[in-house]
Amino acid sequence: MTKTFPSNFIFGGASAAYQVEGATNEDGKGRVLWDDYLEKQGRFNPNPAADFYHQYEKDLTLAERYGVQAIRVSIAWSRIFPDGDGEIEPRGVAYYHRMFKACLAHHVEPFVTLHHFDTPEKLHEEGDWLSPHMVNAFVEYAKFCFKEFPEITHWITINEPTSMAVQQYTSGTFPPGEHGRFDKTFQAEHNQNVAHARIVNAYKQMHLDGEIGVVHALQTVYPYSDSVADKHAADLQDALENRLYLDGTLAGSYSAEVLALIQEILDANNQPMFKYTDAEMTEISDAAHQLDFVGVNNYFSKWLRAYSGVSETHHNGTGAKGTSVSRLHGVGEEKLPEGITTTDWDWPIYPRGMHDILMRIHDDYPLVPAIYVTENGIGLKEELPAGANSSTVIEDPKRIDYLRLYLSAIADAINDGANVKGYFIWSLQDQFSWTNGYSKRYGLFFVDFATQDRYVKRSAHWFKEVSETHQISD
Ligand code: BGP
Repeated sequence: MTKTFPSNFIFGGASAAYQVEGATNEDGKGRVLWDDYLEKQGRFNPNPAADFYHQYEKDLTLAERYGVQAIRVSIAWSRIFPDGDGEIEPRGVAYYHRMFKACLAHHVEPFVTLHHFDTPEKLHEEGDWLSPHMVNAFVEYAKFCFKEFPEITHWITINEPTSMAVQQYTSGTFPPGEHGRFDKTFQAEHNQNVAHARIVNAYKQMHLDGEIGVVHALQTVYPYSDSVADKHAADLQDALENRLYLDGTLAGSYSAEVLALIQEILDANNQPMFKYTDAEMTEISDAAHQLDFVGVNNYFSKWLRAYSGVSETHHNGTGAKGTSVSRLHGVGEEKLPEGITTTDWDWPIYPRGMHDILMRIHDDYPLVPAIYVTENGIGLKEELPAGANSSTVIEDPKRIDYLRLYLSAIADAINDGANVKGYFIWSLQDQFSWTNGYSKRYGLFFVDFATQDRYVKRSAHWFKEVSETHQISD
């Protein structure tokens, strides 16, 4: 069956500064939370990544050629303010002007994220999102960017606040690597809601000619069975990962239900409730009423069942299928129902979850004017075929299958009334992955990280056709 997207629907590709730029020691860039953490871990290095700092022209040329109409890029905060605030580094500012100009010259519209997991090191050491100084410095940096880069008309405040907070303080896969600290997780979530709100409100006060939104990682959570206990576990997981953000950024207030679920998780773990003030809630409400769009990053869904044991997690960061574990005391255990396939990194492939999360925003958060799918794609183990040359096309049928299923689910959601205005594949080109290094490739374009040559994948040809026709056949 053929499904058609609206004629103004945008097909884009996504990236993040730390995952593509490389050049982390160049032109006065300040250190970020990952530098020390990755050095100590010794598994992989953020250099060269895709060397986008020097190679952006290559990637933008390919993007234009293969129907990619927009690109998600992030500004590395520490290229502009090496310490997070204070001195400005003009070479960093100049780089972003050059790169944005190249995007526009290639007719690839930049959607620019202000914070994509890369807190400057000094602010991280002060407590990252738990520190009020971090929130203030972030707002000042954002205002600087709004004035400095009038060529940008689509801004994103924070990428995936949930991934940041949960992985920093609950599952321990992001620096500082703490486990089971739900109190810190919720406080960091709330503080990010406040930072986001202040920036949206400042942007609107500046009367600039553009749009501003936020990007959430939204893994749809389902109960493992129909039992009351499993349904409740799903609600708890949803409160932990999704709902505090959805309520805060899209409704402008925390529902009594989400606060009760959070209190329950904290009580079970003997940890104190997060702090929030009336003044902050007013800022949060003002921002929700002025937000232009929400970005949805959805790759997979989760199934939860009741669990009362101690917290235990294992992150599959190598592609060793079947090794992931997530059992959280006071929340629940992730357990995959029979019949759902997964990637080598244990991410369940479930396009229905994409449809359901888009419809949830449409149904439960009526203030939201527009939705973009700002990340979706599949990580695969891919290799350059022997003897490859510049005309080699790398076959990636699994990616095409995955994209077709998820785009089909998005088309269904549009048909059911969700105002989805665009889709950004993760990722435009192969990139560095925070917890997987270089072995998990997502790109439309294969990057030989040693030579920085690019090779086109079959999925890029498929994507071009979809972008040009605005149609898919499933
Ligand atoms: C999202 C992040 C991206 C990217 C992607 C893939 O959560 O916003 O930065 O990393 O997930 O994740 P991974 O690299 O872990 O496979």
